[in-house]
Parts: sequence; C-alpha cells; structure tokens
Amino acid sequence: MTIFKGALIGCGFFSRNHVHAWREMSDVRIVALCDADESRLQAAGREFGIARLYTDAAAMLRDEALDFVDIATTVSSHRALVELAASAKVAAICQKPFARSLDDARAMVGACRNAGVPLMVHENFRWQSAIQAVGAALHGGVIGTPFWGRVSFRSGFDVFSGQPYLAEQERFIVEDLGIHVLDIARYLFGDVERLCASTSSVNPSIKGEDVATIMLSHEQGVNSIVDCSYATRLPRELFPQTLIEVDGSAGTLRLFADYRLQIHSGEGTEIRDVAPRALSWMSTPWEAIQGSVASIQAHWIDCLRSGLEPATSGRDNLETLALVEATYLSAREARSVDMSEFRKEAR
Ligand code: NAD
Ligand code: 89V
Repeated sequence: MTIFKGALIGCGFFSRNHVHAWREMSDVRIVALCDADESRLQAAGREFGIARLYTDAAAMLRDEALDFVDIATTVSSHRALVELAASAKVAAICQKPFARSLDDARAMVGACRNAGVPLMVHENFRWQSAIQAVGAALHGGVIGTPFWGRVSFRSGFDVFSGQPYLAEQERFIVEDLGIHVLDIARYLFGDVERLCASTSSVNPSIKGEDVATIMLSHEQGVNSIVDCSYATRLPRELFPQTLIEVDGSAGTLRLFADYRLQIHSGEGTEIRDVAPRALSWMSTPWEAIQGSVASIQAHWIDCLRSGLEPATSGRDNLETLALVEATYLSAREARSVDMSEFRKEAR
C-alpha cells in the first residue's frame, strides 16, 4: 500500500480537526508541521507526537520529501503558500476562503496547473453526511426534476470566541460561512446564471455583515434561496446545521433539524437519519463539520491515487468564489448580477 506523506501548514484553531482526520487514515502520515507562531507549533507537535517542526514553510518544503501539503492558515497567506507548494512541485490542499480575490485564486490555479500538481480547496460543508444524503437522493431522481430550493443556515452561536479574527473582518458572513452555503447550492442545483442579494449588520460589536439573503437562478432551471445569519436567536441553537428544502416535479426533500431527511415521492414518505458518524476525537456541536473534514480528506487521497480532479478543486472553487463576489456586488449596488460578468474571466 502506498503511504502518502503530508505536512500541515498552520496549527491554529481548526487545524486539529485536519490532523485527527488524517490519523484516521492508514495510508497517510503527517510527517511535519509548520506554524509561524513557535508556541502554537510546539503545542501541536506535543499533542500529535510529531517531531519535525518548522516556523518557515519554504524551509519545510526544502527539507522534507512530501506528497502533499495541507494549508490551514487564514486567507491572507493562502496565495503565497499555494504558489510555494507549486514551485516545489508538491500537491496542495488549501482551506477556504481559497483567496482574497478572484485574481489571486486564478493565479493559484494557474501556478498549480503549470507545475502539474493537484490543488484542492478544503470546501468541506458539501461533504457533511446530511448534505451528501440530500445530494444522493436529489441526483438519483427520487423527486423528479427539481425546480426550487432553499439552503439555510441560521444561528446565534458565538463563533468569535474560537475565531476572534472573524469579528475584525470588513466582510464576514458571506465570505466565511455563506461561501459554504453557496457551495452547497452549487453542489445540489448546479452553477448559477444570475443572483440578487441583500446583507445586513445586526451585531454592533463586529465589523462585517452577519446576515445575508441571496436569490439564485441556476443554469439548469432551479431557483434557490441561500440564507445565512449569525444573529438569529432560536429556542434551540442548531449550530452548525444547514437546513435544506427542495421541491421537484415528483416530490419534495426536506432536511430538518437533527439530521432528519424527509423524502416524499410517489413511493410514499420516509424519514432517514443522516447524522454524522461518531469518532473519538469529535466534540459537540462540531461533529457534522468534523465528519466532513474526514470525508473531504479521504476524497483527496482517492484523487491522488486515481489522478482524478477533486470535486472541490481550485478550478471548481473559482465558481464558488465568484458567487461570494457577486453577492457583495449585488448587495452593494442593490441590483441583480449576471454571473457572466465574473465567468468570462473565471472559467
Ligand atoms: P487560526 O488563526 O486559529 O490559525 C491559523 C494559524 O496559521 C496560526 O497559528 C498562524 O500562526 C498560522 N499561520 C499564518 N500564516 C502562516 C504562514 N505563512 N506560515 C505558517 N503559519 C502561518 O485560524 P483558524 O481559525 O484555524 O482558521 C484557519 C483557516 O481555516 C481559515 O481560512 C478559516 O476560514 C478556515 N476554517 C475552516 C473551517 C471549515 O469548516 N472548513 C472551520 C474553521 C476555520
Ligand atoms: O466553517 C467555517 O469556516 C467556520 C464556521 C463554521 C465557524 O463559520 O468559520
């Protein structure tokens, strides 16, 4: 069995999930860690028993023989690190948001293409067990031809205690969380022709917007609503659940709270439990996200073995990033946006 040797760059808040998930896989070894912050680096090395530690990614790429790097830093460092990996001819996974701008993202895709190395964006939400179950039912044709959908994430969860930088960003919910929800809409209903969005800021103690409502016209005829909020006080907090509704010509799908998927068709109505599997390192309420990390990383290794392009390759993610940019443009200029404005350059 080929063993794939990887290294993690960025040992912060979310990266522990990456390392735990890699350790689930018998054909992967994380041989080295890198973080510019020495104390975080040392702590991660101790926690995971990894001795080869670097504060400089270039030095790590020079000294280690790697099959891939897993970049789990925040967005401002993504372009430089992906280009560094490409110049060392090492395959790369890059956390979302892939890049600060579409121009940066295109340059990163180009660098990896020219170097002949695979590039995947760690866009994990579509890999959640519940979202995969909705996708399988929908794409399997159970409810006929879909014509309407809603992908909804509404929460009052305090994301800022774990990720304080989120409170300081001029662009918050669409760039950080909406990016996942928009990607789910693409995964379910296909690429988008046109969108119209509005955003608002409810929480006065953060810089960016924390509510967004986006209406999407998809190329294959579905109209969908993507709505997300971090300002929503519910009787029971559902973080990080995404709820989904789809109407089709022959039935309906509903992903309710607690990972209950209702499928209604000519065959009758059934409710399936599509909750994430439990692994020892998971922690409440993060299980669905942690499970999706394990699934996307397993997909990456499948792709390295087969040579197939990952579902959320850098190239694919240009479309999701374009939806983020189009949402901000639509909200700012109070107009509907034709995606060809972005696509001309993005594809
Ligand atoms: P964090 O700030 O806690 O950790 C980032 C780490 O990267 C820090 O320790 C920092 O020192 C290090 N770093 C930054 N630049 C570096 C460089 N050039 N070389 C080496 N180390 C460097 O951030 P986080 O909350 O762990 O988030 C990291 C990324 O993960 C973000 O892009 C965030 O959006 C994303 N994220 C994704 C999910 C998801 O479900 N996909 C969830 C949470 C966070
Ligand atoms: O997935 C993310 O990027 C996270 C969270 C789910 C907390 O918004 O920032």
